[in-house]
Amino acid sequence: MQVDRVLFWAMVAVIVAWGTFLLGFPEFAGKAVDRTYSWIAGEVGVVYQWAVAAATIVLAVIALGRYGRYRLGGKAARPAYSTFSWVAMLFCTGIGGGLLYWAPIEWVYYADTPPFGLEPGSAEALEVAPAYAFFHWGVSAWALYALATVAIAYPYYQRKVAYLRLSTSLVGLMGHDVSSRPFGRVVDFIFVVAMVGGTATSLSLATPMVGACISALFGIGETFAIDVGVIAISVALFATSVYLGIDKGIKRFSEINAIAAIIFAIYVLLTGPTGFALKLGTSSFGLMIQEFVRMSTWTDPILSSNFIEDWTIFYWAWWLAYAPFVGLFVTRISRGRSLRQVIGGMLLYGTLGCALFFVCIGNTAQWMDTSGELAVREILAADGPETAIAGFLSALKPFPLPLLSYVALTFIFIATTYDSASYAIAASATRGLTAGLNPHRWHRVFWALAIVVLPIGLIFVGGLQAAKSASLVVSLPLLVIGVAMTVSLFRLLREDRADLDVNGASSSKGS
Ligand code: NM2
Repeated sequence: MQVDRVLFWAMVAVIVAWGTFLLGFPEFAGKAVDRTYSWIAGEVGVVYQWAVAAATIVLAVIALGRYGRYRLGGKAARPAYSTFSWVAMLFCTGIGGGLLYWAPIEWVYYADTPPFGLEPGSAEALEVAPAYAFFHWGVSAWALYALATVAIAYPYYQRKVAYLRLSTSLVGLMGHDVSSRPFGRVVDFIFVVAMVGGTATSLSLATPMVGACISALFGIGETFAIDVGVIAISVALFATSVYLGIDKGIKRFSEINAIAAIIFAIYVLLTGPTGFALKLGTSSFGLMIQEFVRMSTWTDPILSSNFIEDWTIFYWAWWLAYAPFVGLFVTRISRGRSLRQVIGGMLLYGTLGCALFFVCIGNTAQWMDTSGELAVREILAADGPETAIAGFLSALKPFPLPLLSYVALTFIFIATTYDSASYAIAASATRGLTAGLNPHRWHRVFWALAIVVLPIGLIFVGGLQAAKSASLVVSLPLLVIGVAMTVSLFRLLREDRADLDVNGASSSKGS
C-alpha cells in the first residue's frame, strides 16, 4: 500500500492554485466566480434539469422492475447494519451543515423572489416557498445520490470488482481494469475534485452561520477571525475522528446525530406554532406533489427571473458534487440489501428527514415572521442570512439553549460528513488498498487539513454566490460521467438478466 503520487500531487496543486487565487486576489476572484456561476447556470443549467429527471426515471425503472430484486452481495447475504443504523449513516454522510443553514431561511428567498411569476411576499408565494424547499431536498435530489450508489454498488458486489472508487461504476463499459487505465484515473481525479468543491460549499455556508450564533451569544460583532476559529474547531473534531478510524466511530456518531436532530426538530415543533407548522407543511407538501412535473421541467424561459439559475441549478449541482462520495460510502454499508431496498430507502428516508427539518424549523421561522414575533425577512435583507438564522435561534426559548444545541448539532453534522470525506480522499489517493486496509493515518489527517483551504478562501471572498459556485464548477464533468455510469450499469444488468430469471435474486458473479 502506498500513496498514489500522481493523484496526491495533482490534488495538492488544484487546492493550492484555487486557494491562492481566492486569498491572493479576492476582488478579482469574486467577480470571476460570479461570472463563471452565471455562465454555467445560464448555458448548461438545463442539462442539470434533464439529468435529475432522467435519474429519477432510471431509478423508478430499476426499483419497480425485475432488477430491483438483486441483492447486493448475493442471494444469501443479509444486511450488515440494522435499517436504523443504515439510514442514520447514509443521512449523516449525505447531509451536513447545509441543511441546518437552509432550513430556517430558504423560504425567505423563495417568498421574496418567488418562482412562476408570483407576487413577492404574496400568500401564494408564502405557500410555494416551503414547497420548493421540499422539492430541492426531495426525491429528485436523492435520486442523484441513489443512482450513484446503485451504479457503484452493483459492479462492486455483483461483479466483485476489487476496488471501491468512482471508476468502479464504469466497469460495464471499460472492463475490470478501468481504474488503472488513464480514463479511469481521470474519473477518480474528478471524483476527488468534486468532493473538495461540494464540501467547500457546505463549510463556507455553515461556518459563518456558527460564527453569527457565537456573536449573538456573546454580543460581539461577526468577524473573519471568528469564522477561522469555527473552522479550527471543526477540523479538530473531524481530524481526530478520521485519525481514530471511522468504522466504529462513524456509526455511533451518526446514530447519536440522527437522534439529536430528530429531538431538536420535534422540540421546536412542539414548543412553537405546532398547528401552523403542520398545516403549512401539509399544504406545501401537497403543492409540491401537484407541481412536481412543473418544478422538474420549468426553465423560466419567458420571465427569465433567474430563480432556476439561482436555486434549482445550484441545488442539483451541489447534490451532484456529493453524489459519487455518498454513492461510495452507501455502497460500503449496503451489503445484503436489494437494489429496491437501497433505492426506496434512500429516496424515502432521505426525503422524510429533510422534510422534517423544513416543517419544524423552516415553518416555525415563517410563523415568527408572519405573526410579527421576529421580522426574519427584514433581518435577512438588512443584515444577511447568518444574522437572520442567529436571530431566529435566539428567539427560541429558553435562550440560549436552542441556540447552543444548534451550534453543537452543526458541528456534529460537519464532522460526520468531513471525516468520511477526508477518509474517502485518502483512500482514493492510495494504491493497493485492498479490503480491510486503511490509508495511512498521516495521509487521512493531511486531507482533513487540506479540504478546509478552499472554504477559508471562499469565506474570505465572501457572499453566497462564492460558496455556491464551488459546487457548480466541480459538478460539471460529473454530468458526463453520470451518463456513462448509467449506460455501464444497464449493460451489466442486462447481461445478468438471465441469471436473475433462473436463480431469483441471483448469486453474485466473479470476474
Ligand atoms: N446537499 C445535500 O452541507 C450539507 O448539507 C451537505 C448538501 C448536497 C444539498 C450536502
